[in-house]
Amino acid sequence: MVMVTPQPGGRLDARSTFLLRPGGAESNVAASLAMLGHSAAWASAVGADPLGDLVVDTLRGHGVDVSLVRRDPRRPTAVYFKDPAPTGTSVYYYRTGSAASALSTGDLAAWAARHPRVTHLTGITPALSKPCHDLVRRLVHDRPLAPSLLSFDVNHRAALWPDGGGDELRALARASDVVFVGRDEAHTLWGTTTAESVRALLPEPPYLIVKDAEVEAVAFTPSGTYREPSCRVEVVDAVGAGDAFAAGWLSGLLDGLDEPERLRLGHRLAARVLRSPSDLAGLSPADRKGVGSHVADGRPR
Ligand code: KDG
Repeated sequence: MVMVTPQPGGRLDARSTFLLRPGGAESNVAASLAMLGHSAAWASAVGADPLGDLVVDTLRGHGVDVSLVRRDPRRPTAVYFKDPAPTGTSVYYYRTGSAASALSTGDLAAWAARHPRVTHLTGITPALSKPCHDLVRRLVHDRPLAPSLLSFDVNHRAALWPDGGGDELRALARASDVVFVGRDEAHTLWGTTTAESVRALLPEPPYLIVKDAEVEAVAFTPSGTYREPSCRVEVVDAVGAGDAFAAGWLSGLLDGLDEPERLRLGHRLAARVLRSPSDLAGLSPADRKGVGSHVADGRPR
């Protein structure tokens, strides 16, 4: 999508001037991983319009491989607006009928040919349209990209799930290999109150990471349960922090960091986004180093 943000300090009103940047959970994760120096491709669709150029050119500038982005001559690039109120940021979507909402299982063959080590999806895509829902179901349940590890960020967006979405998001999470979910969103979706109760509801994923905002993140993994406290930060805008956390954790996984270090890297990248009005922090390969026992060749000590 294109994200439209009022200039810092402004609201979404007639006095604002606006900034256009790419926005969207999956492209944020791809951009962070690419800036960290990983090889990351973003598979999606945008319109054959100037906003589509803006998205593709900016992501390419961050180092993302955009060769799997389909340009759709019949549908526009999706747009969303942010309204940063003092009580929290609201978002307004203009994505019905967008190019991305027409993604479908027909797109899969091109993606499978890339053999990614990790495929990252979110619970936003299945809420966009029936073809998108079918696409995500196929990716998660039939695994056409196997042996790619399947990472799924629940990312519940209430505005996109008129009937709640709890059952479907749970089914997708249960069938994934890595699941990220906020403790609050799990409470909204499933009525759980603690990380342990989320685990009881989602016992299948080998890696389940439950994020409790400013408190901690808890990882349930094959080698045990790990908890790491969140970084203490002055929050400017929380949008995008979950994507940065996922990128940090996945970067740690790809680099072979141990479990606590993956969580710490997730927290550090999330803190960078929390402190800024942007959905994305400027990162470099140096940001994936210097965490505890990380060594240059990527193997944990
Ligand atoms: O996680 C950040 C996303 O919420 C934001 O980039 C917009 O993808 C988005 C969405 O649909 O909410």
